[in-house]
Amino acid sequence: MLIRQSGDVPASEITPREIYRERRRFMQGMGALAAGALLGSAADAQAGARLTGVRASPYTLNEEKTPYRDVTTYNNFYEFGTGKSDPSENAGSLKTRPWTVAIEGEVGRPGTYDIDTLLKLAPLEERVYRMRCVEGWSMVIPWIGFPLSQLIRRAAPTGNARYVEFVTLDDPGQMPGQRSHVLDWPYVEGLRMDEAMHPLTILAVGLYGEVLPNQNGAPIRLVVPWKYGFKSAKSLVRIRFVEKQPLTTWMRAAPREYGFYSNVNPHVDHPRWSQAKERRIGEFFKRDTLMFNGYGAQVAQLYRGMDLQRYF
Ligand SMILES: Nc1nc2c(c(=O)[nH]1)N[C@H]1C(S)=C(S)[C@@H](COP(=O)(O)O)O[C@H]1N2
Ligand SMILES: [Mo]
Repeated sequence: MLIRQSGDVPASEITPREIYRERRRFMQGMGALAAGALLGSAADAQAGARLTGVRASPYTLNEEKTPYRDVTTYNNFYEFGTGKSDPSENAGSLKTRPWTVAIEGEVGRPGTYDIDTLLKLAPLEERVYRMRCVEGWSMVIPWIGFPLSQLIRRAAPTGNARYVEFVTLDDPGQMPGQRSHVLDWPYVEGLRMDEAMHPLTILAVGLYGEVLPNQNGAPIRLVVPWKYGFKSAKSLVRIRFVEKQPLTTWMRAAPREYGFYSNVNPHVDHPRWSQAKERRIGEFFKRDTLMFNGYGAQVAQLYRGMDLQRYF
């Protein structure tokens, strides 16, 4: 199917045939769920369970992967504390079943998806992506997920949908870090619609062939590899289509330091430190940070004509 830009297809123009096809795919998904073809059962969908039927993706890097241990013990997930080892130590309290994701706002087909339905929505792919934290470290992570565009097309955004807002679970009972006020909860991120529709933008449900560990944002998180890591919001419960640019958590916390776009850019320093270099976790010497984290050939055209010093 063609990737359609948002707004091109108002809900009123969806043909009965398309609806039929969607419904058929949905039923097939339900059948697979019942038969346990992909994930076995909800009990199997715990961190560490193998994901099967994952296909390779052309959007993948041929670069040495960061070891599993580092990917899963050196994390930022302030809902579980601000230390790098806090998420792996504390995220056991997060309950990832049952789990729903609400699709809301400027869409022809809003709705609430059960996570196990979402997992059947599109074929799962492995995407090895370079990830760069605004703090100056980077990793190479083999994510498993599917393009966000697949979910967006299904939601049939209206012509008013110019941005997408992503919201993390808000539950201090399961997320002890939310009892502290380091950030405003829930964690909110946002993308412009064309960024959200870009084929590199995925919803990840696994890594290293396995169901996503809680500390990495189980059961479903955003991954946007050309932007600083904080754009890739974890443990999503809500995806909202809006007309106005969302006020993200980090912009609210420190607007001079964190802009809406947050594209990896070695030429625009953070007010308190340089962004020219980075430390790849596991390596000793620093590397040069690449424009758009090395994905410029794929994404630079999204920002043509924009002053990236201003829209940082
Ligand atoms: N909900 C939520 N999402 C979040 C964060 C967070 O604190 N809360 N931290 C962000 C930051 S700063 C980074 S670098 C990445 C880290 O992802 P990883 O731990 O899977 O490598 O998650 C991002 N997503
Ligand atoms: Mo980060």
